[in-house]
Amino acid sequence: MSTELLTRRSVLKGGTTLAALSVLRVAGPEEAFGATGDEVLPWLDQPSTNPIPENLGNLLKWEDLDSRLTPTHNFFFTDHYGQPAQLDEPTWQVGVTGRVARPNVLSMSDIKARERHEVEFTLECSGNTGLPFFIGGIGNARWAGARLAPVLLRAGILDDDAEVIFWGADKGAVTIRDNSGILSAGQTGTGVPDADGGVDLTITEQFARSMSLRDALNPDNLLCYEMNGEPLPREHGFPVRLIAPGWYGVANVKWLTRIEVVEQRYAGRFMARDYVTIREGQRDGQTVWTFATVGHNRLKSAPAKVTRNNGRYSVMGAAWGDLIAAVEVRIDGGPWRRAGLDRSRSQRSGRHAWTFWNFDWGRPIAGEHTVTSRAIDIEGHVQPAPDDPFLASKRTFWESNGQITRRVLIA
Ligand SMILES: Nc1nc2c(c(=O)[nH]1)N[C@H]1C(S)=C(S)[C@@H](COP(=O)(O)O)O[C@H]1N2
Ligand SMILES: [Mo]
Repeated sequence: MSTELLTRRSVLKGGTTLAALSVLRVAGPEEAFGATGDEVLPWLDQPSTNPIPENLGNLLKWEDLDSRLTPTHNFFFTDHYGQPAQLDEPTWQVGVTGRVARPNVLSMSDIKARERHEVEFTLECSGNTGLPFFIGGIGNARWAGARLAPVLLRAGILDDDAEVIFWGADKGAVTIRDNSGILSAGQTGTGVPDADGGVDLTITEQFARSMSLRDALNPDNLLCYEMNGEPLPREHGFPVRLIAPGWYGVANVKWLTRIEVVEQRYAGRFMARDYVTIREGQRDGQTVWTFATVGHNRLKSAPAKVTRNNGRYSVMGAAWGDLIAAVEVRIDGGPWRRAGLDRSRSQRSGRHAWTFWNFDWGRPIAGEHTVTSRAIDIEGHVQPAPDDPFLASKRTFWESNGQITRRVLIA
């Protein structure tokens, strides 16, 4: 059992946390999300068309959220190079290569012969910025597969401080501006030096992400071939993908073909060029820029829907990204008030899964209102407001976990 779980248990046992006080007495997870007779009010602020060029589908419509597990056919998907044309389970291979004593190749039957593990994990795209256009890049599923760590250990890692690259089968042409100037004259490649001596180098790049060996050995990581009890669908990475609970979507490499152990940091497109959080800050009176590859999930929540039942109104929502201690709701920018958390389901499989919450709004006066939520983790960290300096200093839209405000009309 992880330390986090132990801490959480003892904290709850003490009964001193707000989490313990705000537990909703509900029979099942779905009940926190509405009773029969509930009428869902539409949000006034519907997301506009997403200008992001990537292929995106099945985005979550928050008002429709009514089950803890997102049905597979409704689970958002995205890809950056299109789906690989050849996805054939009988011939599929996952190589384990690089700085290992015993490089090897796993077939799907090798992977499926290993002990099967499940993890419930809320997968969110790090580009799920918020309104106006991207709020539905999230879903929660029960993922199943073989644990990654024993596969790595069995191969015999040769460096303790190695990096592990996860390669997808999908690839595409990318153009990289190479300003190495003088080098470009003799450079072989498809590019031609321009007036500045730079070269637009076009290559075929495979989708890949890496993490430290330490992170890769996390026992929660899966070579995943099942989603909600069904074979992984093509769009979600059939026949096998990495599931790295606690990481943003991009780390969960689909159509996995190779696991490579290397000595150096990997600086491919999705580590070092795209999916990089760039911040502008001040240090000793100087402007400094920082660059960080998209990493672990961040504490976040969202109001899902407002419902009416017998003239009383409720706000329901979800919180995720960390171990949730409390959720607070504010109406029309007023005081923060505590929501009830749905703890009805054991957290056994839930430490990486979203927590549902419910706020009793009573009988608000007619008119337009705003509804904002914020999550608080078990260490007391509070989900930041969008104008929090940490978020406001961000110059790229990745990892935007700011509080979400929605608008609703009470008739
Ligand atoms: N091979 C591969 N894996 C990938 C991607 C991709 O384009 N190719 N996209 C990543 C991103 S950015 C996200 S958000 C998640 C989405 O997972 P899903 O499509 O199963 O929801 O897959 C990740 N894994
Ligand atoms: Mo993503």
